[in-house]
Amino acid sequence: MGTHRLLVLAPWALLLPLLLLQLAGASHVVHRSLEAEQAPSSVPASIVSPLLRTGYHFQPPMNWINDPNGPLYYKGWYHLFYQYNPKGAVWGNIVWAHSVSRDLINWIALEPAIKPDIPSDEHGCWSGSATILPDGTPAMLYTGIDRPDINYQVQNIAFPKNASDPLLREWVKPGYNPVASPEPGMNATQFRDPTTAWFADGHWRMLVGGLRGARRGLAYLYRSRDFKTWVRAKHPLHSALTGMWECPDFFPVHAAGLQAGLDTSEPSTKHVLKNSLDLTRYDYYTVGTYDKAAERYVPDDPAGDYHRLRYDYGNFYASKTFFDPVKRRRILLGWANESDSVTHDKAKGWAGIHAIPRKIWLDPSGKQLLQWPVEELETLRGKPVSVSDKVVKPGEHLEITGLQTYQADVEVSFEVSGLEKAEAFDPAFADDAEKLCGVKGADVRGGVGPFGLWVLASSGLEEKTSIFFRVFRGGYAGKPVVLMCSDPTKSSLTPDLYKPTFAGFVDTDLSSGKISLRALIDRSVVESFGAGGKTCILSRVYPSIAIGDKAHLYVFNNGEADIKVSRLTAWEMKKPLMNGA
Ligand SMILES: *[C@@H]1O[C@H](CO)[C@@H](O)[C@H](O)[C@H]1NC(C)=O
Ligand SMILES: *[C@@H]1O[C@H](CO)[C@@H](O)[C@H](O)[C@H]1NC(C)=O
Ligand SMILES: *[C@H]1O[C@@H](CO)[C@H](O)[C@@H](O)[C@@H]1NC(C)=O
Repeated sequence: MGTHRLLVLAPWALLLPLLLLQLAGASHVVHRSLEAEQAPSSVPASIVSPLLRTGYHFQPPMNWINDPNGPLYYKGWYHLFYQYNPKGAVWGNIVWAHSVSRDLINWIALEPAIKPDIPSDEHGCWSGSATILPDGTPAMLYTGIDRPDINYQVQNIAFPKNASDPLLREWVKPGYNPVASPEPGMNATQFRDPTTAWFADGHWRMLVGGLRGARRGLAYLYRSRDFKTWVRAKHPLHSALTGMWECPDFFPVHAAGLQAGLDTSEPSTKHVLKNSLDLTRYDYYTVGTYDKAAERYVPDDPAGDYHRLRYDYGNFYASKTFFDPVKRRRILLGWANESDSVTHDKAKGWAGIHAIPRKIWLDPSGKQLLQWPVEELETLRGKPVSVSDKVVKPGEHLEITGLQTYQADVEVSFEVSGLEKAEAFDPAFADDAEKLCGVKGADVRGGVGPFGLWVLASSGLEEKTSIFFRVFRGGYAGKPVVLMCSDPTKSSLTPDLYKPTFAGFVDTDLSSGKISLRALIDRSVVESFGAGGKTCILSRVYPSIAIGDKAHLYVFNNGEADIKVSRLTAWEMKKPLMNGA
């Protein structure tokens, strides 16, 4: 173990000083924005405070970021590219910025990798994905904007200029670009975000998101023998009446609930198709079967076609997965935008973060995915503070002290004594967890729950973000209904913030009486994992009092039944290398 660690660390340690030098020279990284220094007086001081700038979530030193692009592992490095505006904190001038990491947690910024410089991407390099070719080199498929007046979209390919460079710093675009263009009858402004390609029966295949008419979202299917000439299949892999499908992602999963991931071309009896719905700005997925001969994907639960399962019931969009060949796992990356205003963002000089990379695999039920922060995150944990076997009585709360909690990782296991006091479930909310949470927020007294955490809370509780469960009687087939909710309505005294209650149901019958919650608290983001990653919610919040060491952490119970904290452990989180910020 000891020597193994040394071997892993040695090349990293050698390269680091060199990379930091390069970083200092990277102009997009060191220039400060003028806007940041001239904050209009209407912007509250707390909004521009460094204490609200996230510490261990992925972000560049400044400016706007959105979708993760082309994540991949190559010669010892994880590579992450992302949509980036080098000129400001609002969307525009989009290039592929580029960062590398040994562990998905410590990141080093390199120069942007893919920039507009050929006719078929002259007006923007939009999202795309990486495919590792059989000889081990990566290929990048991405969307280019090729007309100045309208967002007319085509698909391009780029390759590393020097495959011996483990940092893949330079990319070249072959002359045969673009490789896919809208055909008559296709909506040229709704045609984007190619997936990682997969190989089967002599052909590569990739998907491109699209829209037909006003409502039909599609995953166009393209095939190629040589990765150069791509031909559209007659019918899409799948479609549904949901509006435009952005950032499709399609990958195999182990049917048996194994945690190991599969490479995108590996055969499997179960696949997952995810689409980012432009209309709602949420990422929906289904589990289903890929019929290779018919070139169709059939979701197991047709009724659930993009109405039910979301990777995250909060602020999480345009996500993408990739297969990590080192640890044989599939990793999910997603973008979380700001919930403050554009004026605030300009004053801060930055907007957008990425969620902590999550390992994902199929739940043993086969009905949904499970998600968990990559284990490497735990290297940031400081000294733990623990609480065991504490009963929290109705209407009471328990403060967790002995650590700073504005940048922390909290794992808690709750025990519910019985469901006798649970409120009756109103079937009117059967398909709308978010609405239910809107009506029954953290401060609305319940039966079994609401119980959970108040995070980023001020000592006088003028400010608090509540992450909690609420249990109802009388769901489908007599099963209890468990709601997981994030209620930021009291998160800040700052006006003009977007503070929606986010919620999802948790597929558990609570037969063991136990349910767990993990919350990654990071200054202006709270990323929560319910029941071991069955239901996840990311919220952006901007407290005005509960910042830095003024942030407190509590367990609360606003129901009528006792709740036991069987075990709670909280860690302060260290700051990783974050792109030089
Ligand atoms: C390619 O990259 C390798 C490794 O970084 C380097 O040694 C070599 O000089 C590069 N070749 C060219 C032509 O830049
Ligand atoms: C393409 O889709 C957009 C967005 O729905 C719509 O406004 C536009 O009219 C469509 N264009 C065509 C040619 O159908
Ligand atoms: C993030 O910001 C909020 C508030 O402005 C919007 O309502 C969301 O639609 C937006 N999310 C995305 C993915 O763009």
